[in-house]
Amino acid sequence: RAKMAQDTPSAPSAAQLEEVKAAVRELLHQPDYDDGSAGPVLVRLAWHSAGTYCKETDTGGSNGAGMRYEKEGGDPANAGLADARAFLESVKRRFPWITYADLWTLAAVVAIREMGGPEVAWHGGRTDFMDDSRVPPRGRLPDGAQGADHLRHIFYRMGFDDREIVALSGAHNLGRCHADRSGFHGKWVNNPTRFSNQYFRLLLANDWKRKKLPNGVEQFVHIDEDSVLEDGGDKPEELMMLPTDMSLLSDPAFRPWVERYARDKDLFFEHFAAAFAKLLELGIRRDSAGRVVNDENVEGGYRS
Ligand code: CCH
Repeated sequence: RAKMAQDTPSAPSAAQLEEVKAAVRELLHQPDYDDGSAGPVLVRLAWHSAGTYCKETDTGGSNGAGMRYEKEGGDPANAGLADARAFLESVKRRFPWITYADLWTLAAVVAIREMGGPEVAWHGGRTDFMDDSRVPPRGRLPDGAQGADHLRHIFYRMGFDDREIVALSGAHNLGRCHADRSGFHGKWVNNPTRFSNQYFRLLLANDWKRKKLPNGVEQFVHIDEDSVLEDGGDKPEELMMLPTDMSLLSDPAFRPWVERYARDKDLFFEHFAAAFAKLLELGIRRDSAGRVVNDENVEGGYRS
């Protein structure tokens, strides 16, 4: 049964949304966290909230904010994302009218733009599940230790094609891996809080060598000698790639897109923005007015 329209408030005004976006911008600068920004982990939060979508069963996706429940939040694939949710808690308290599902996705859009990336289209109206009955099963997010077949299995399930897989992977120009979260360690690019196409450029330019970490996890690394010149005498930085990242180079359908995005930053920004906007909308049913069609037992949502 659809939720009655009269229960739901009307959509927030543009000015109200602007206030939320400004509050997110204010919390991005986090001098004591990772590389000084909450941006990368907020992008990962939105991606993992949406990346559970399965088009065949029409389950999962960013609607519902299921990660608040142990069933989804406790998925080892989501390790570390409690940090991202905690960053946004103050915004939720200031603006209780916005649902978690909208806030998590909007925060990523704000962060991407603030870090120098493209404007990503975003539409509100997501609702928050009030129990975990519709939370998707664990195991739907990708495993960095695998290869191209696995990437296709995961992303085709969501409805993406090869070009979109490569474009979305370009988000690894942001942030880093934490041994205590995923087992992998390090960052992909020198400046991980600036949105760029550097990930693709480094994938192609560097000589990536397999390395086994003390915890037994295998990744690929490159010692960046130029980093010594950049920060005046520190020891050279070691950059990393996941096995899944490396599969973009070796797969004959993925590689041409790596090459194009390395050459053409604008094209990457355009394709990334479209694919990320699509990711955030997966599984969200809207009526002709753009209003999310709700089931029972949800909180939030609004009339358009
Ligand atoms: Fe990713 N990602 N990601 N990723 N990811 C990790 C970190 C980030 C995979 C594995 C990992 C996307 C796709 C994939 C971000 C955005 C996106 C980590 C380290 C692993 C492992 C986690 C840790 O230890 O903290 C795999 C496999 C895939 C397969 O395609 C996509 C798509 C996106 C967004 C569009 C961002 C951002 C991070 C950095 C997070 C941080 O905390 O700095």
